[in-house]
Amino acid sequence: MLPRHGLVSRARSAARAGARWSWCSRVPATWEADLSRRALITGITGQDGSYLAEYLTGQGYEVWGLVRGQQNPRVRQLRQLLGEVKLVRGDLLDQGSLISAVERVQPDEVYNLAAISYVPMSWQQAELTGDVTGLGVLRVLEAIRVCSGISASRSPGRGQIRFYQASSSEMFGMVRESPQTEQTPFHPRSPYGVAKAYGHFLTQNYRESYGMFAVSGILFNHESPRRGAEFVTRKISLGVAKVKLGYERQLRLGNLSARRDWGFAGDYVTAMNLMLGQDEPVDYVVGTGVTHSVEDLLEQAFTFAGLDWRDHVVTDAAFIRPAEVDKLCADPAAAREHLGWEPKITFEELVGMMVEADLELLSSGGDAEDWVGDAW
Ligand code: NDP
Ligand code: GDR
Repeated sequence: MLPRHGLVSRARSAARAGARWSWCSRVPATWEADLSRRALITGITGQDGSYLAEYLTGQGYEVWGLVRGQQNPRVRQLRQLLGEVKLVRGDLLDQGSLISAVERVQPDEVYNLAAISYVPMSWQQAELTGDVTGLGVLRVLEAIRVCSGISASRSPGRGQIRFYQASSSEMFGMVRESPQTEQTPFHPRSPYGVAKAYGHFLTQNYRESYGMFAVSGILFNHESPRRGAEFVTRKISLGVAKVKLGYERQLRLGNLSARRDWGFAGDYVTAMNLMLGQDEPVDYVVGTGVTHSVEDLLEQAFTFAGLDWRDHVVTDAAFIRPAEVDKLCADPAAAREHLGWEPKITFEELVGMMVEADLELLSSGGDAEDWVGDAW
């Protein structure tokens, strides 16, 4: 049985005892009958959002997702995959919309996964990245603080909304030590990494300033067949499928010697949930502890399809970054010891899963650039 917490839980207990709850003006008509835990996920249309929504739904949560835009095409795809998920409009650039969303949903837990997450884009649109990926964290925390009536003189108490921030190994950047732990200092190498460091420290600051249950998971790269086509793993799995099926002969890539600690996204979302179930709010590094180069990834992916990557891969300066993160490798010992978290899928299984999914997708006439494809 999962521990119960959250303002909503407290309010529901009060309701069961016949008390009136005046914290929030907009209470859904069904809230008294519905006693399951409620999660609000920002970034629900992204890779992690979809896996987290599936996982939490399986754990008995009522899951709400924040979606932005008037005609967001990913909403239809999300509906097909996760009909049970309820949606609420909001944008990380719009403080009022986030307050309204928290008021409407009255979550026990908020997972802030929304971000501009593609590192090269953060040089092209540095200000926007700072606004969404950095200041967006402030806006979500403020929405929780305001809706919960928390101030410098009024702390949240026991039944509070718990907050998860999607921090990133990109904050380690030019690494000071290897492997990286919760104590490793940050040296971000991109506007994205800098924005994530801001969100990370702000989460820590709200915990220390207001006593909020606010934690950051410092997650290393995690991938899946639902990964956006712009990220190197999916670019390679799609590239292998295109070459294998005769659609293309070449795959153009940047730095092949960069090393990353790659795991499976489905494994990583469970760590997010475990972090919010702790007795005390503590940040954790989440990764596999194994590092591979892009070249290793190519070897694995092309060999899986019976091809030799050297016959097809061309390096292209257009994909070289202004400042690179050369090598990342997690030390996930604390997450293993205190959360009982361990990755289940190996690098080899992950790459095989992705190549297989893209071969199936393209063979069945799916759109190669469609980030969801049949994997949904
Ligand atoms: P994706 O890029 O797949 O998803 C990003 C999500 O953010 C999308 O749902 C997108 O919605 C949403 N979003 C973007 N801008 C806004 C905005 N202004 N307001 C509201 N929502 C917005 O990322 P992942 O799922 O891979 O990653 C999830 C989080 O974890 C991100 O914060 C990422 O930076 C972080 N992270 C990811 C890692 C990884 O390896 N995947 C590792 C470490 C951290 P829309 O559909 O509307 O564009
Ligand atoms: P990353 O992931 O920047 O680590 O950020 P990405 O897959 O984009 O790059 C990984 C490494 O591969 C090298 N690379 C290429 N990358 C891309 N995208 N395209 C190429 O053609 C290419 N060629 C070589 C890159 O230089 C890099 O070294 C991801 C995102 O999910 C972030 O949001 C998240 O925070 C981090 O992982 C942890």
